[in-house]
Amino acid sequence: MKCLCNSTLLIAFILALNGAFEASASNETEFCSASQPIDQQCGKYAYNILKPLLTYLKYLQTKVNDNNIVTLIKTNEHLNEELTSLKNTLKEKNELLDAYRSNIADLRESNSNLRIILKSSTSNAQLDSSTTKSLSNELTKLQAQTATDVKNIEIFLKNHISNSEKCEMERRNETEVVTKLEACAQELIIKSNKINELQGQINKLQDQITNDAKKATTEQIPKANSCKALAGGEHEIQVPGLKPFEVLCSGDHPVGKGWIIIQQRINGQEDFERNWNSYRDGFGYFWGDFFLGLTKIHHITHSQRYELYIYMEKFNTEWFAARYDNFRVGSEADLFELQTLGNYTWTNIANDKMRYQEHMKFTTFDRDNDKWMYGNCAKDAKSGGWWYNNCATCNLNGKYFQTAIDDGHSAHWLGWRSLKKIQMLIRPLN
Ligand SMILES: [Ca+2]
Repeated sequence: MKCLCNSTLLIAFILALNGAFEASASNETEFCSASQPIDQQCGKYAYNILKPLLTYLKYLQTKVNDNNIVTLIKTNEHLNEELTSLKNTLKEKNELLDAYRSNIADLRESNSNLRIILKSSTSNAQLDSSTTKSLSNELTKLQAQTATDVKNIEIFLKNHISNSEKCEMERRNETEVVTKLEACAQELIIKSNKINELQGQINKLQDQITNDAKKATTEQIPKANSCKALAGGEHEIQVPGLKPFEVLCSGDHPVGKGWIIIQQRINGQEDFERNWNSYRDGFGYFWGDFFLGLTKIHHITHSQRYELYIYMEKFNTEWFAARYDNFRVGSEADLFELQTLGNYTWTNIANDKMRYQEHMKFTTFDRDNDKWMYGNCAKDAKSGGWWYNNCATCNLNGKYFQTAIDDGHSAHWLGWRSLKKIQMLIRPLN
């Protein structure tokens, strides 16, 4: 059992003991027993330590009693020195003891901490063990799952490789198909171009067929060669020797319909002072003054027998008409000779004034075919182209005046000069 007394008590005890040196050694027990149980223990402990010293002191006491005081004093001094040394030793041991106590306390605290740590570590170890076990199980499962997945992936890859090979094969087949399709496309383009070319030829043939059909139809249905069966107005007729041409047919007219109007003076807007070619080819407009043309008149009157009807109207609204039943004009080679007139009939007039011009060539200011040896009737005596003889008893192509005027250049029928309206009409006789 450890002594809990402090060093001070021990030193005091030693000093008291030193002071009571002279006292009997039997009083030592009383000194310690006066304290508490701890002090008793301490005293016992100190006594056991100091017992040899006390024994020695008792020996010295006996010795002192036997020796002289000087020796005792020296001995006492020596003992005091030893006591001081012992005090120092005791102090050192106490300090060492305190250090031990501190170390023990530290060790206890460390031990406690170590226990806590150990407990925690044990818990953690248990937890880690459980976790490890769980993880191990999980790992096992994962390994199994991984193995399964690996197998599945292997199967997938195998299938994928197989499919890839199939795809590659299909791709090659598609490439071949594409190549074939491209070749087909090229062939189609060539054929399409050929088709277009053939279509163009077909279109041309169809146009030709259409034109031929029209031509055949036209040929099958002969055009009218006169206005005899036609209504009034413009119509295309055809006569031998000429291409079809437009004529103006009479309609609501005093002489009736079915006549070809070959000459018309109704407003004076057309100049009749024209040259040979103009009279040969014709001029003017059907809605106004016009001359159909000597060539057409020639061919018409040579296609069959024609009668001529001359309608004349004065500014005073009087009108009269001359009619010949065999009107025929020669060709240009004949200088458009007025070859025949036929029999004469009339309306409102009895004078046959065209007869004087029968068998005459046609004369214009640039072509003198008249019988007048001193000049050109069209240029020097009259106006306009006409079948002049030694000039004329009538000239329906003379100058047009807008009023009645006694002028030898006017369009006239002998003494009836400056006519307001003139029409020369022809019609097949039968
Ligand atoms: Ca002449």
